[in-house]
Amino acid sequence: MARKKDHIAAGGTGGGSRAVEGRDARALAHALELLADLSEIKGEVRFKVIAYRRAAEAVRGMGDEILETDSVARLKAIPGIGEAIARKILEFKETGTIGKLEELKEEIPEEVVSLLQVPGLGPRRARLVFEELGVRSLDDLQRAAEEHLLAPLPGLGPKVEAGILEGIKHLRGTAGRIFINQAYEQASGIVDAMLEKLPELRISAAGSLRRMKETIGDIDILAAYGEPHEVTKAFRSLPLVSKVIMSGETRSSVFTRDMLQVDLRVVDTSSWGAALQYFTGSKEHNVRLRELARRQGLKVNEYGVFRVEDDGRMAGADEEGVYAALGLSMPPPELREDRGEIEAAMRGELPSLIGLERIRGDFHVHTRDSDGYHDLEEMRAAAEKLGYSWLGISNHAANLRVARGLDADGLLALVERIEELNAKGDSPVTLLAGCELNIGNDGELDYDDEVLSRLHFAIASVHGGFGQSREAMTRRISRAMRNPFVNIIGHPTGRLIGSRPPYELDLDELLEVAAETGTALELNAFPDRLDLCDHHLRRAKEAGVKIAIGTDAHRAEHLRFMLYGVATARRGWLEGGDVLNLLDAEFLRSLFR
Ligand code: DGT
Ligand code: ZN
Ligand code: CA
Ligand code: CA
Repeated sequence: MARKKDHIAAGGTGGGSRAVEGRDARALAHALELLADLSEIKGEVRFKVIAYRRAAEAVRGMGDEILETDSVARLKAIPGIGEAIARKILEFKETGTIGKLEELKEEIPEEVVSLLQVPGLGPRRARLVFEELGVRSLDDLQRAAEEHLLAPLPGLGPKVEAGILEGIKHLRGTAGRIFINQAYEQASGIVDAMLEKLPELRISAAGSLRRMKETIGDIDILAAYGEPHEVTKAFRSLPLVSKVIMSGETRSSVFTRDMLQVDLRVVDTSSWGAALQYFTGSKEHNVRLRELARRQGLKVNEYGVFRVEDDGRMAGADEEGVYAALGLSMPPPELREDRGEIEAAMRGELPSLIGLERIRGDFHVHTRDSDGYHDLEEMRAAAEKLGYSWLGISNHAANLRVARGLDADGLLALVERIEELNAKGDSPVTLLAGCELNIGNDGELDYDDEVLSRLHFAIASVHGGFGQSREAMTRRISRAMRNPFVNIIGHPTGRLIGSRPPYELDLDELLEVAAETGTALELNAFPDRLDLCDHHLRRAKEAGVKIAIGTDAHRAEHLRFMLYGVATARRGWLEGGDVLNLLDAEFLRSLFR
């Protein structure tokens, strides 16, 4: 997977969120990332930039434990951290910042980093527009592009200028929104911290987060408690709150230290269900629900369901009761987008969605044999902790050199090691020896059939040549699907949320060929991909195409992204029979043969 540089997405998973006066692992990782970005803009040698990024990732992976390590020697023992960075970490521990970072910030304002999000504007061009035109922010950049000030700069020209303007527009579409995993982690932290303070509190996420949308505008939290002002007080004083936007008796809004907006509403227990229903949304779902109520002489609001004629209250304390009062079974929050769920609920035909507890394995896992961080045994141990019964190892293949793709000998040696590990039988997790092949510009793959036949399964993905025409791209992927060794198409549309639109593709034709060849399509669960997306998944289901969820894990912690994969599958109305991850290893191996 390509390294992303967008900063709506700067977060990752892993790393406890316990706050220690802004000197926690999260802040350290952030400082190292900023150091990497600014060094890159400054034009520092490549290996330093990479080292800073790798260290930031290691810090996120370890969490606050890293700040308990207090010697250079012990820090250096951590993979991803060398002497120079170890010293910087100690410096951060002592002073709360890094001298080198402060120096760079004097030269290049921190905001310039935001320009790196723009597709087509790398670090070198970011520096150029800053130095030549004083461009510091997205707004500045947009203005400069609109006034055609970029084109005359060396190496840019009108085509690049137009591309940059296009890139800004694309960004604006997702701007101000954050990835689901960041919102989810923050909200979980808030809920836990609130329950620690007020153990009797009733509390739940609402809004787009409860519906598990792929990006989140702001976090909505609902609470019910005897003394509302105590809830608001506890909320305002959470360590991760950096700024209180507004705070009243029953409603407060704050910014967290990561600059996410969190809205908290406190309601009366008697209207908990109605409030949860109302604030979960979506707005479109609620509008349809109110129409339905009106036709029955009823009225729905955040306090309950009422008869219009005499204001008699029919429901409100619990959410299922709200739907029942309208003659509906309750659609799971992930379905509440007005995409037919109300009609299905009326007919009593809501789908029976998959759940995380039924997932038996993960198809898309990288190890240090290509560009992953942990080794086979470490990934297997992590899968064991999740209660999996199998794990698909799918490292990059020969033609993707930038991601340390394996040559044929390396791949075969890995298959052998996997078979040895399985034969030992000391883990409940069976490893499936796979590979993430590259679909070449004409649909060709990395290895010959003899090598491919040694694999238990294969994913094939597009990793380059994104600019092809719709016809060429569709033909290319179809050809890969017709190869009998290809079982799954990885991240089928190639989009990166907030930084790269999907490539041109005829999805209907793709689905047809997938159904015909029995090829599964991936639901890549990495939070900046979620590819296929919910809409596409539903179309795949209707076409009878099976879905394979893979996290694209490059570290053990990433296996937890399965949560977002399952949530997106639910938003795509997927049921047990649609998803291969519910099957056991033996069945899969015979299916793939
Ligand atoms: P977001 O924050 O943009 O990711 O999306 P939501 O869905 O969380 O939207 P938000 O935060 O503006 O509002 C939270 C919920 O409150 C929303 O899902 C439904 C409800 N709500 C907000 N505004 C309206 C409205 O004008 N009409 C109705 N019926 N419900 C609303
Ligand atoms: Zn990939
Ligand atoms: Ca919201
Ligand atoms: Ca809100």
